[in-house]
Amino acid sequence: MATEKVYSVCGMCTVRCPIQAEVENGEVRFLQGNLHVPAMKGAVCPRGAAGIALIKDRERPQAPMIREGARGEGKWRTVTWDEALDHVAGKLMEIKEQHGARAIAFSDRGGPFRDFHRAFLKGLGTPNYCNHDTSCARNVQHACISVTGMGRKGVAYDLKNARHVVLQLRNIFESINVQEVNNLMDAMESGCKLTVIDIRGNVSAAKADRFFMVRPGTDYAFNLAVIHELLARELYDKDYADKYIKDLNVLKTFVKPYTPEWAETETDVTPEALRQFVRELAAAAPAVLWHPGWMTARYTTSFYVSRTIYIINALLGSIGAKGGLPIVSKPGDVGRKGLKSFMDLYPKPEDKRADGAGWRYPHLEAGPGLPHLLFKAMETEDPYPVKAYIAYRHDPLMGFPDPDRLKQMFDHLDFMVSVTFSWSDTAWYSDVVLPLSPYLERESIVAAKNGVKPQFFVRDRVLEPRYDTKADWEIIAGLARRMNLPELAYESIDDIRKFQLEGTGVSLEDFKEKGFVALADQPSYPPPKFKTPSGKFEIVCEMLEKQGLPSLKPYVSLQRPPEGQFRLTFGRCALHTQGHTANNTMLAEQMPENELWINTEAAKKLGLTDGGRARVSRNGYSEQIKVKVTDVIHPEAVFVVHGFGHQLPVETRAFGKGLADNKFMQGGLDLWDPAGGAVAYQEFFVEVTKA
Ligand SMILES: Nc1nc2c(c(=O)[nH]1)N[C@H]1C(S)=C(S)[C@@H](COP(=O)(O)OP(=O)(O)OC[C@H]3O[C@@H](n4cnc5c(=O)[nH]c(N)nc54)[C@H](O)[C@@H]3O)O[C@H]1N2
Ligand SMILES: Nc1nc2c(c(=O)[nH]1)N[C@H]1C(S)=C(S)[C@@H](COP(=O)(O)OP(=O)(O)OC[C@H]3O[C@@H](n4cnc5c(=O)[nH]c(N)nc54)[C@H](O)[C@@H]3O)O[C@H]1N2
Ligand code: SF4
Ligand SMILES: [Mo]
Repeated sequence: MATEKVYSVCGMCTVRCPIQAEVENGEVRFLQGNLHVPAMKGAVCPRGAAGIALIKDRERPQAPMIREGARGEGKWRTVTWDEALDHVAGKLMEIKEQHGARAIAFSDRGGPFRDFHRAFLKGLGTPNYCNHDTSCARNVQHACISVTGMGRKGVAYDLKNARHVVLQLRNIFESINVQEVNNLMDAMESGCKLTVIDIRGNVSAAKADRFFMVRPGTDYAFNLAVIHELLARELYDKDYADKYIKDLNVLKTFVKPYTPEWAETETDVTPEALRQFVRELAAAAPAVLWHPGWMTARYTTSFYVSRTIYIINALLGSIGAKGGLPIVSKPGDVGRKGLKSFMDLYPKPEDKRADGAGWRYPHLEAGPGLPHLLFKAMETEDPYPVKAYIAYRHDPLMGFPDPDRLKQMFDHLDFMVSVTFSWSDTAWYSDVVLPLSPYLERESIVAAKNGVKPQFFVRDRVLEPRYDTKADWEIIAGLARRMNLPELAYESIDDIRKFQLEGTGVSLEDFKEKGFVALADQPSYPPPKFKTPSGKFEIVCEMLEKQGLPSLKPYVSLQRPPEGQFRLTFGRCALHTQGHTANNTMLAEQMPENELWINTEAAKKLGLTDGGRARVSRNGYSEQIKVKVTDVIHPEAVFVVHGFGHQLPVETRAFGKGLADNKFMQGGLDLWDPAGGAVAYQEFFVEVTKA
């Protein structure tokens, strides 16, 4: 039997690693990292390997479904694609006629494959496209814009060439990006140091040269003291500062009181240890990479933590440096043309966004919006009614706080659709479920990746769909055909890709060899070019100040949990992705449930034993969970891996296993950072008792 090799892109998490598959007889025989991408080293992570189990999973939506019973009751009628698309298009048109196109809202989980569906929304005339980022990295994005004028992906993380890497709120060896992990391991083999600042001893801390276990939510104090030291001892890069940093004197005055001695009272880190650390950073500069963070939707100060990280990187001269945070190149920067965009086919919708991004909150980017405020607008009808919602590869009932409250907001909708490859709480609560083919069974539009070497890449179909599912483009084109958008009513992915590649000098054939096309031969490290009003790295951000938000926010100490209560903290592990792999056969077998990490001393007081069970409660809601007693978690915190506690009867393997952290965040949809835009998920205390 002939073996076929297909290049594709992993879809088991947001990282989207380049992969290659060997296919024989309609089955994947072998799945590995794309061998033409050296940093992949031919590897995928455990979740990537479990993509094969996803294909065979009978517990995923296998055909389009229309709701029969009440919302969330789980009574479905299986229909043909024609009936499903006619129904969805008809409902959307009806709502458009009655309330205007702006009453149609849509959210996805971001990423490089969005142009086609965003064009669809623009074509319909609605401004209400959102991605999930206020539940993830919005604070980093806005922090980066506030100092550099560019989004967070305007700089790359040059781990491979770094001499000192700092991970704060970033667990790189468990919250995985395969290329980043490989690059960091290579760098460490050549002598790069790793410092981890976390509230618990995670796998990254175990591999680190230095681990600071800080008190939860005090990172801002730690970073202010680092800046204080860099400036007070003149350990910063003066040439770089003269050339690129604006308002350094304002910063100097601001950090004067924030000495390492002061910081110790907040963070529990000794001044000696902090000073030694800062000296080492200065010695390794500019090849220092203090990671600006990723899942930073944690505290109402997380935006300021990210801002201080960018400031520290700038003081060390590492923004723009090899081994630091080099400025990425776009196709245009290397003399090439970017992809042609479907979004350019349509004018910008005239209506303002329902979530207020870009107008009520002019400092918060309009592009991906503020989904938690979109949900609120569904209920308040302020600024206008939102009546239809499409959750597109997005599970807000798992990914946002307080699902019961969110359901109340959804109850104001006339129509709710989920496009998804797995069951999710949101799909279960929808009126229609449109099943997406899992990534190995679908092809995607061409995507562009900016970087030190920009490229175009494609995801090709490795297998034909096993069930009655479709690719994204087929669903969108099917709706477009029914909704007077003939420009998007494509019949083939090749024609879509040809449109995108027009004028780029790249043809479909060019992807055959490697699955991607590099647009430059050599990586480039251009000198920093900041896109701020002054063209410099700006300490004082006028856009924030205009909104009455300080650029440099005085430190406010977080409340400490009362006796018997703990700050509920969370994160990821190497074996699962968010909430959507708990039911994967391979991964559920390796890790069926999450555990409650609790400090040894605290556990002793509560009579909890390792492997025993605890009851976790807040505001009258409680769940039970298995206990993991450990010395390496801060005594004020308990920690769980996010994504467990599933309650859907269709997911038999995940049903009732572990605890759902988001259900303990009652009121959390109202708790967000007005400066950074993200929701603050770690501002909640829970009570823990023996079960
Ligand atoms: N309490 C709490 N809440 C959190 C977090 C936490 O740790 N704790 N983490 C936050 C973070 S960092 C994030 S990113 C969000 C994630 O939350 P979401 O943005 O909702 O993302 P996922 O759970 O990854 O995916 C949602 C649905 O989309 C589908 N899907 C996932 N990935 C893909 C893909 O690549 N392609 C396609 N076509 N479909 C896909 C799956 O069927 C899944 O049901 O949740 C956030 N919310
Ligand atoms: N295996 C796996 N990899 C993934 C994902 C996945 O679901 N699974 N998801 C992807 C996505 S969408 C994202 S956003 C990234 C997230 O990547 P990260 O942001 O690195 O992920 P987390 O594990 O949420 O959090 C990192 C660390 O923050 C720590 N932490 C919590 N509170 C505090 C605090 O107050 N101070 C400090 N200093 N540390 C604290 C946690 O203990 C945890 O170790 O991972 C991506 N990669
Ligand atoms: S990190 Fe793992 S799950 Fe995520 S895209 Fe890469 S291989 Fe897939
Ligand atoms: Mo995320």
